[in-house]
Amino acid sequence: MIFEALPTTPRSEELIDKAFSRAARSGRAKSGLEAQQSMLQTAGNILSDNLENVVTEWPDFGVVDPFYRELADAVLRGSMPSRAGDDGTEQVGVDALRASLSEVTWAGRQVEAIQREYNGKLRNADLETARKHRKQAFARMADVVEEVETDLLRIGEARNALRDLPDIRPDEPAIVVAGYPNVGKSSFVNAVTRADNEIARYPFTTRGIQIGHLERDHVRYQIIDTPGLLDRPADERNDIESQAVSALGHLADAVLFVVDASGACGYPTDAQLDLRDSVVDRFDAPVITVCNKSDRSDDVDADAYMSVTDGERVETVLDLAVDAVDWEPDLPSR
Ligand SMILES: Nc1nc2c(ncn2[C@@H]2O[C@H](COP(=O)(O)OP(=O)(O)OP(=O)(O)O)[C@@H](O)[C@H]2O)c(=O)[nH]1
Ligand SMILES: [Mg+2]
Repeated sequence: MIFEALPTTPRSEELIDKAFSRAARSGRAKSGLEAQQSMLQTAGNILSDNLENVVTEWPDFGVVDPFYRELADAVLRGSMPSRAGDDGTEQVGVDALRASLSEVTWAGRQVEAIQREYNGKLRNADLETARKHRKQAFARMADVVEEVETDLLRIGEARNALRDLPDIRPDEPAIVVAGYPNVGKSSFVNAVTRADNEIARYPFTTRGIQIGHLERDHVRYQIIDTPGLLDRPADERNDIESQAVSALGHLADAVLFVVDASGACGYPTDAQLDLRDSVVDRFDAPVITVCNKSDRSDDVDADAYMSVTDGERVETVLDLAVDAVDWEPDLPSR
């Protein structure tokens, strides 16, 4: 997963302490003007290298798979405070993160510029003046790093929120399961997947998103249960949930929409079909309507009828979904 390997982000204070203590050590190894020059160089290099690394560790959001970009946006909107942009606008999600990353890039360059400027000043200075300039340079570098204190904190928070995203692979076929609460979505997913289902916590839903895997003809399929997202009308979703649904739109190769016509789930069949229609409108992928709990009722127009608890036609439904995905594996070029 692309955000998994992000290292921890240093805080301003840590960076400054590290740079200045290393600088002091390198100064002690020399004497006179050389000691001052060495201190300036060590502090400047450590600060600018570390600031630059904070930024280069991140993938370029301009080329990140749209599924991950939108998912990251939903996660960050839900977990990170907004940021005031230069023009007074409120930045949120990935935009706020990118703005903070570019502030940190700015800070790294600023430190380099200070280092160059004072290098010049130290060149022919007497020891007393050199010491004064070197101290001034340190104070200005510290100011720059403190100026991006909240940006570094924000980047650290973003990293913590994103590295726990579940292992969803945009390049593997994905079947998204949708439908009102209690219709049997989880029962179906559990019946057709291996036991290694991963339940991922997201800041945008109180319910975990469940990801299961199954294999057909040597192709691995992801099957994704989306409680809290695709289980009620779109106008009841908040911005963050809509964003997450939008991410699923990039991911889904087929949608299994589960309906319960027995009334046991507590929702009228008409409301369930309205939600189904809005999912059809919202997703480019084929949507298969499945009537579950056929042991109780099959009184609805559907593409297939099953009973998960009786084990009736569950495999048939899975076959329909796999066929709808119509996956063409990338064959190595001949
Ligand atoms: N009679 C009958 N009951 C079923 C069937 N499939 C599931 N159920 C029952 O329906 C209830 C809800 O099933 P779940 O799989 O938790 O439903 P869900 O859609 O995942 O519900 P949420 O996670 O709340 O959205 C459970 O009590 C199941 O045992 C079925 O085929 N027939
Ligand atoms: Mg469930």
